[in-house]
Amino acid sequence: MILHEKISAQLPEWRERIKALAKEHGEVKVDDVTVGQIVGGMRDIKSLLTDISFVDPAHGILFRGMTIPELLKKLPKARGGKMPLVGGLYYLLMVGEVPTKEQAMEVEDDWAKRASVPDYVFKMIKSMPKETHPMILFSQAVLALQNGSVFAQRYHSMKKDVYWEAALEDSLDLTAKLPVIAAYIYRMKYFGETKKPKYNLKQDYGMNFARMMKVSDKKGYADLARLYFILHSDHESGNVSAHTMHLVGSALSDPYYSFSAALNGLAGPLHGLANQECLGWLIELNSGHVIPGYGHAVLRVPDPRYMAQLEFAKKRFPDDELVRLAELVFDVVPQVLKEQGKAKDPAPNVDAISGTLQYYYGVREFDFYTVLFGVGRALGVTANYVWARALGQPIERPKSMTTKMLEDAVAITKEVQPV
Ligand code: NMX
Ligand code: MLT
Repeated sequence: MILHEKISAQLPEWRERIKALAKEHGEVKVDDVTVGQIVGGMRDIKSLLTDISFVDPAHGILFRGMTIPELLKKLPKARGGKMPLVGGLYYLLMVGEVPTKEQAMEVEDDWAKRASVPDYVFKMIKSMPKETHPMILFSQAVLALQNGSVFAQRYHSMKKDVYWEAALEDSLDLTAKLPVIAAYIYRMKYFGETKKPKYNLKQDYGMNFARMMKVSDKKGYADLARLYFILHSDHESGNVSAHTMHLVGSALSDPYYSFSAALNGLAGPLHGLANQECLGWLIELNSGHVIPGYGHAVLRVPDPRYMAQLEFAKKRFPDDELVRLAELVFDVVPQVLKEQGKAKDPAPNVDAISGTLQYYYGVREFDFYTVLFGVGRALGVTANYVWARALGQPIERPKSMTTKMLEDAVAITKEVQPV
């Protein structure tokens, strides 16, 4: 498989670089940790290693060093669409190079061969109570697929330096099946349909998803699906879903266990669920607790993923009432948050607009939106999982302190530097 060959060719050099850093420069300090950071959710402590993506507070996400506009321009486009092939993005995340159309299609073709989902998974989803949240169904389905984990099957017989190969197998199998499962949950939960969706070998990831969702404007929605999955794929390693995937994976739990856990974090209202909350808020214009879709732990500018989706909407349906309302809110909310004086980032994040676009295409079941985020996020976190195993990253185990220890540390500093 092309991803396997490409990663394999790069690995010796990457391993050397990491080894040299740890061996020759292990004592070099890159950050200090303050009491405020320990008390305040470890915000901004530099302690994770990834080369897949980086969030620049002033410019937003860089996927393998590329901005969103660059990426949308350079990645090969889907046939009959204006947006890139999702397979091309996965290639970029995994390999770090912009693929040719043929290379992107190799990933797409590989996904198509792996997309079939065992019957028992559908049966399990169907047997759950009607009111079950779609994120629970989605996370359970991912766990149920663990039965087929190549990583788990090979674990006792494979050597450490080939863990990544099994991780890649699982990542490809998992990401191939997610659109089928997500579309099944959608059609079953909201339309009572229980026929299994079929992945068409001749269509790309985005078009397959649009067709299986049975959205009426299939072509337009396929482009939105491509854009959506690409934009939501990764946001460096410290956000809750990516960090959960990394942490659980560091115990050598396979990608199914790890991604199911990641989805459970994504389902929190301060993380991915904000996209469900945000459209509800926008429609009712009812200010509740936090204003969903606004603020960010790292960014200090409007999220470029927000801007890319707004641009998509303005090009295709500029007169849509909700798009105009979302824009109006963009004019008003940052000012409100600034006046309130608490939020460090008063600008919109990715969730402030994503539901609005889904709504336009008729996907109006808000509680389904985080499932869509989950399909996209799988691409980034599995790429990270593969590389974490390839580079032999160890089990993660930061050190805790007690409140008394922090108070003692503060007292010692005060003695040294009297105020
Ligand atoms: N509305 C009201 N208050 C806010 C908002 C907001 N949108 N954003 C931050 N604040 C408050 C925050 O609750 C905190 O208050 P307190 O001191 O009383 O606890 C204060 O401002 C300082 O928070 P920050 O340091 O600016 O933000 P933090 O890094 O802690 O949290 C978020 C980041 C994203 C959790 C926060 O901005 C938020 O709750 N936003 C709304 C939910 C949301 O849109 N989440 C999705 C993020 C993107 N994603 O997909 O994951
Ligand atoms: C994400 O995409 O995970 C969110 O923007 C949250 C984050 O990066 O902190």
